Amino acid sequence: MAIQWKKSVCPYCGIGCGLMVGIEEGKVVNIHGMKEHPVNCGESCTLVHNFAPLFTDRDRLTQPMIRRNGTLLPVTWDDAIMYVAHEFHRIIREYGPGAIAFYGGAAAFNEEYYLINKLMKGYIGTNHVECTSRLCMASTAMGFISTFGADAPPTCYADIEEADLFLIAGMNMAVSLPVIFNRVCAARKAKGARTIVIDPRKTETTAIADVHLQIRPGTDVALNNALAYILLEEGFVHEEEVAHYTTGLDDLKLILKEYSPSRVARITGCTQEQIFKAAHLIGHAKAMLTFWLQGYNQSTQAVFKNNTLHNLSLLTGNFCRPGAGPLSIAGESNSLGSRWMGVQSHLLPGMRFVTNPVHRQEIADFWGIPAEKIQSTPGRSIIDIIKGLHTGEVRALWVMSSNPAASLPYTQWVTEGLEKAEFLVVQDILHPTETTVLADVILAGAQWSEKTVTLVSSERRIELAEKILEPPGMAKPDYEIICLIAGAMGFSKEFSYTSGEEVFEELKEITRGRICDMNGVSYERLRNTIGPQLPCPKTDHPGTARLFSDIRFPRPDGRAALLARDYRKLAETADDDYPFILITGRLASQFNTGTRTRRIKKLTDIEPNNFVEIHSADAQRLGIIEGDEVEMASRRGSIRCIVHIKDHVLESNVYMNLCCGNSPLSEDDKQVNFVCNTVYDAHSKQPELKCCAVKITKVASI
Ligand SMILES: Nc1nc2c(c(=O)[nH]1)N[C@H]1C(S)=C(S)[C@@H](COP(=O)(O)OP(=O)(O)OC[C@H]3O[C@@H](n4cnc5c(=O)[nH]c(N)nc54)[C@H](O)[C@@H]3O)O[C@H]1N2
Ligand SMILES: Nc1nc2c(c(=O)[nH]1)N[C@H]1C(S)=C(S)[C@@H](COP(=O)(O)OP(=O)(O)OC[C@H]3O[C@@H](n4cnc5c(=O)[nH]c(N)nc54)[C@H](O)[C@@H]3O)O[C@H]1N2
Ligand code: SF4
Ligand SMILES: [Mo]
Repeated sequence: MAIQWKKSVCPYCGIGCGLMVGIEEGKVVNIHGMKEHPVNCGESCTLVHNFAPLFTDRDRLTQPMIRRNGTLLPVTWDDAIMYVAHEFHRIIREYGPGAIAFYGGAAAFNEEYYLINKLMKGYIGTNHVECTSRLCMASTAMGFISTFGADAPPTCYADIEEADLFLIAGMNMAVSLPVIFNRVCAARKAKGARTIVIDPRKTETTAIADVHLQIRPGTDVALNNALAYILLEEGFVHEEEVAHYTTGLDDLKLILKEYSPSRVARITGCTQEQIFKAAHLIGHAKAMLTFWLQGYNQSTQAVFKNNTLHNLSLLTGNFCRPGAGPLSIAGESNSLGSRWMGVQSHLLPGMRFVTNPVHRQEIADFWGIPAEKIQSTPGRSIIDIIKGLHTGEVRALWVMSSNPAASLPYTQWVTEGLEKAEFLVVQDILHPTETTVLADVILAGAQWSEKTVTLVSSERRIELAEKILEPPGMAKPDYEIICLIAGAMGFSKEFSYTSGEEVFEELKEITRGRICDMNGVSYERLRNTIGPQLPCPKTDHPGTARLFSDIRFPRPDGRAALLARDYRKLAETADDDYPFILITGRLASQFNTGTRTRRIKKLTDIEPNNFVEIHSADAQRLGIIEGDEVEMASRRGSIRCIVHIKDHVLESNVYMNLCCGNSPLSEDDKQVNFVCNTVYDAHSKQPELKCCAVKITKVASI
């Protein structure tokens, strides 16, 4: 039988590569990039090439499970749903709706997240609704909102071919976003575009840098301010013009006095020459495109890092024209969609806020509920939900498409919190994971290609991921599971959807007239063509490649804000007890906590053990050689791992990835979050997952 090819979109990273999925005799036999797709033109990456075994993995969940006398046992859907509804009702009765919380992953889809918000914020009446975009893109979102008024990435990937300078900060795109990296490399070759990379490590991405600013971790705000200082000082800024479309130039100039290149060279550890070289590249660029990701977002200064980076674009007129501006690429496939569906505790669907009475009224009218039903204060962030489980203020948690027992910082504290929960529901596609083993109820979800759903990729492009094969056993699409729970809780009329398409037709109405407008889109349109970029308000609308081309921003005065932001040190700095700064990041061969990729032998063979990278001078001081086993301890806990000696990190920095997990998948191999810190940025509530202080002790030689 010949292979049948079906069009889809990638479920892993936030680029949104168009894919072709090959089916033979009811089995996925091949997945590769779609040639005709404008995002990736046929390219794709290792993760996708090795996806197919996940459809038949022996750990796929095929039916729900309930914990009885300590053991998780398979049950029918009726039993599982009735149990969940009964426990949610009991907890609401005994403690009120604020005792229930939801936590999802940003890889879940628009339809699923629209329904979760409707059920939790609308019908149950709790705003404790969060997802992993809190760990991933919350700071980008707050950076956009504070600088130009809306969480709306303004540029698109086609800008890569138009730019003559790439500023890549706190992002290792060669590993994490390889298809975009290849486009950047091709643009450098074709046009001689230049590249500045800001990263405390030498990485696969710094290999293409004209200037690599190898700063000390956490010093970005100081660096960005010094770059702005030089640009202003040397006349690269047309101040009158800039004042037309921004506010705050005078305040910014005042604060920049404190950020002379000589002082900032001392703070960052870079030379003044390097800082001047970078500033001159920016000053002379005709079109500068900026990229940033977790080296910015996962820090206590995250929003300030975003603001000061946008300052550089605004000061140099690198905004709102082809090739110029901030190109925000998200980590997870539907990160932007999840934000636009409002799956954070301060948001409502369609780029609305729970604190805004007009927004609450609009959503309440749409859902047919009294406006008072929607809480007017933001719910807890995920870190505060876990705190709530410890104090008993939160009693029940429903986890969907996420593995918080591995991905949240301070694992032992998180696990303890999840164990304290009176009722923990985990909805995943696999069991065991670090989180499913703690559940009172496990709900068996259908995964990508086993259900028809939509996502919004980082350039605001909406795409359809169609059902191509049946889910295993009795597993169900997440949207169906949500509707069953809502129905059992007494809301069957309001959640009587029979397909994802019906949910989509409802949710798109809520985006009308907004930047995320999807009203020109239908499943039919997405099935037959490449998805358009939003806003796409009408069926004959081609989509919107770039936002704010008229240089009017969605702020009250139409101007973007230049923001004066001071540098502060990392929450934990090195001291005599904990003399190293640990940096965390990613592996090309694994995805996030690795629940999916660690089950694929071809991928784990590439990097089988968890390891820590140490500078050779530090290794020598500690008497450590390549391959030794060490203990890495922070103020919170410790893990054991194998040493790789590599001068990619600065002295007194070490590096570890987050992808190699702990039990039950690899028992001796604890993951990095056992040592990481829960402290978060005050503005985005995104934790400082990237850096904390540790000490290293040798355990055994090879
Ligand atoms: N193969 C693969 N691809 C992925 C993922 C995966 O797990 N595997 N995950 C996806 C997801 S969810 C995300 S969010 C993205 C993440 O993509 P990235 O953000 O590109 O990846 P990270 O390795 O987490 O961090 C990026 C860099 O930040 C640097 N950094 C650390 N501290 C600082 C600092 O203070 N300042 C600066 N300037 N840099 C710093 C680190 O050294 C690191 O090189 O990748 C996505 N793509
Ligand atoms: N120290 C440190 N910690 C970090 C980071 C870091 O850089 N350093 N990065 C952070 C970032 S950026 C992110 S995004 C998070 C990621 O954190 P998580 O979202 O917790 O990580 P994943 O491993 O992607 O987990 C996704 C889960 O969803 C399940 N799943 C997949 N598809 C479906 C589906 O269709 N339905 C259902 N119900 N389940 C499904 C998978 O089996 C898996 O268990 O980690 C964060 N944690
Ligand atoms: S680069 Fe990202 S979107 Fe493209 S195939 Fe790989 S994981 Fe998927
Ligand atoms: Mo992420």
